[in-house]
Amino acid sequence: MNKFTTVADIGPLDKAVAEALEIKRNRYAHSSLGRNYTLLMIFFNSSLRTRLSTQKAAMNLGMNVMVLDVNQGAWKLETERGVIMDGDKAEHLLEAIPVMGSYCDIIGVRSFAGLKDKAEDYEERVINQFIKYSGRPVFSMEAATGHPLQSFADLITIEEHKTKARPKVVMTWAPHPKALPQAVPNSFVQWMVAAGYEVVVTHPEGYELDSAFTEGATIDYDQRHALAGADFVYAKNWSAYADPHYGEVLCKSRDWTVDAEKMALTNNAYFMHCLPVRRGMIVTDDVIEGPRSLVIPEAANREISAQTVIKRMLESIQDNRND
Ligand code: AN0
Ligand code: CP
Repeated sequence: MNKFTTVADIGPLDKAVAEALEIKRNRYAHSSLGRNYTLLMIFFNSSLRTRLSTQKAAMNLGMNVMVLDVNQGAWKLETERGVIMDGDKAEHLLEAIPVMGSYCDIIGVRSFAGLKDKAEDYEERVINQFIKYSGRPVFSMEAATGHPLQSFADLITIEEHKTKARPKVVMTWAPHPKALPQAVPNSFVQWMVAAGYEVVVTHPEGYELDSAFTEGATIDYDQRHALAGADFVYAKNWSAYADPHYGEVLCKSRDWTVDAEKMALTNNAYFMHCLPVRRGMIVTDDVIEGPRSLVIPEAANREISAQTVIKRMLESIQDNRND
């Protein structure tokens, strides 16, 4: 595997989940695979889970790990080509990327959507430049339009907890005070449809996602109707995708908050969220603390999804060297 930015990169999902569960049973089985290999994790944005779980995953494989927070201590990076660099940015991504590639074997990149220029975000300009110019396998740690390590962990979690072959998985929009990217919901829907589940997306009008990601899912503007019979409820906020409101917050109504009364409409559903979550906005305390909340096991599975992806990248590097 030379890149991991979307569900297509991982191949058949049943195989990927089986491999992940095998890793979970013995996460130190391949502790020599990464010996003398270095992972470089590059963060353009904040993180708790991705930072720790991915580092742990690489350490389980025996790798060395370096972490760079671009906005804390590195030179400010220009990302546009053809710019006269007379402002505050001291270095261009086009030099920085191959330099960073020269110090490591695999690169993870976190680079959120700017939510100002839809074309720039949806062309994935930042992570695609890493893929093109680093000379290294690159994986997304949440890029502009997707968060595949999160969705892979979500899939593992659902496979561990489902009690029927094809559960009903409902992703509901929920309110948040700030504009958030569409990356997590885009990926989640795409992965859940690819897994063959019954997928329903519910959100207020104006929050339609890019149809390239929601193909195969049912859209329902009535949250209560959507939640009826759900086996899994996945809450998430995102900002508007549709023009002319790209990146805007159109609704902050707490009528959309997931609470016990709404969970009572479901088939005793599990509650999921990628975290970090704002209590009282996205979900009430009793639901997130309740016995059907999966938020902690879901976060724990981030170590497993990352380890599966990094293991496959190490195996590809070693296969190529042995050719
Ligand atoms: C980010 C987002 O919604 O994309 C990261 C989630 C994993 N969330 C926030 O910025 C709060
Ligand atoms: N879920 C997730 O990616 O969390 P962080 O932003 O803390 O990494």
